[in-house]
Amino acid sequence: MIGGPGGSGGKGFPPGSGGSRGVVPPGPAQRCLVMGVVNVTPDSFSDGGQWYGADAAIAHGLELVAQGADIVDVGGESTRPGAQRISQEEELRRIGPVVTELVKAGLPVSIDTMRAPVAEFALDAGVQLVNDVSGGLADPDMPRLVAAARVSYVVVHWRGHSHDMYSHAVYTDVVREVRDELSRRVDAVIDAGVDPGRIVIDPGLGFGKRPEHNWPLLASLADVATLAAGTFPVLVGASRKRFLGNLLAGPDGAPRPFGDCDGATVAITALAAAAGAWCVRVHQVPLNVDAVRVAAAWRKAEGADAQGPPLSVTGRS
Ligand code: PMM
Repeated sequence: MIGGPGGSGGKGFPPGSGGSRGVVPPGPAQRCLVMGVVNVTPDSFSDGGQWYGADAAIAHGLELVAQGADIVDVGGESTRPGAQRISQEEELRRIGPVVTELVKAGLPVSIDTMRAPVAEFALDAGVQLVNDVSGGLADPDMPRLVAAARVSYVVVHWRGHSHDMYSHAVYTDVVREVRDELSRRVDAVIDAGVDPGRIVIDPGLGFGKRPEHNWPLLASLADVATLAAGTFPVLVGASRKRFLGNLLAGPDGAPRPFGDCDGATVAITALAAAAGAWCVRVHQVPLNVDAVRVAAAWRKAEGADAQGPPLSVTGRS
């Protein structure tokens, strides 16, 4: 399996560890978690504008959990290729009521942000996990904030902001380079005080990566998970990404529209979960929940790691 309780660095998230809040609803079996996406943005690549208003975003978050999501990931800043940054005030304006209401409703919520002040607002509201697509590079205050809050931290591989991300998409050996760079980020956030047991890593599919870079990373999740500081749980964010549209291009070469890529997303979910991924971040929840359940049965039949990926996202201790 990838990371989880057996890993030396990612020792997993035993349900209820730390006491207070944060245990994801128990499932029927140990399995890969499903994180449902709530993009409160007008311009995200995959669902931009659909859940832009606070009311629509809140209703969508509630719906995703009703459909089986283990956690909802709320983000206010689009990271699609070419996207320009928005101000911190605008990001807070977008995510504020959504995070507040979803936490109040008792949902397990994560905040998708690269800004420490935005994460701080969300942590004060009660989110259980900080999902930082820059792995702590965009805002150097982030790792210390997460360390102090004692919540889970998703450290994503990233080489720069979206406006020119493809200028960084140069690799000789993408798996080795991503692993080495993630290793340095993980060391840095541990140095800043983050508990290694609360770190989740993410290869950052599409972030400064072209299709030919994403596929080897997906095929090597176990290698990606094994860093100098230990083996960590892995989150995979492939849902509706452009490389899937490219793969499924029609005879004329036109990429498949993102909304018609959910079948490919489900296939990746099944494969990643069968390989031992800890969590998948997806826009469409029900079929991905089915896929992680299939993968759990598959792993069980294989006799893979009786414990499986951890079921919970830790709260504070
Ligand atoms: N991708 C997006 C946004 N947040 N977070 C993590 N951890 N991993 C990802 O791959 C990731 C992310 C961009 O996707 P979207 O704008 O289509 O939701």
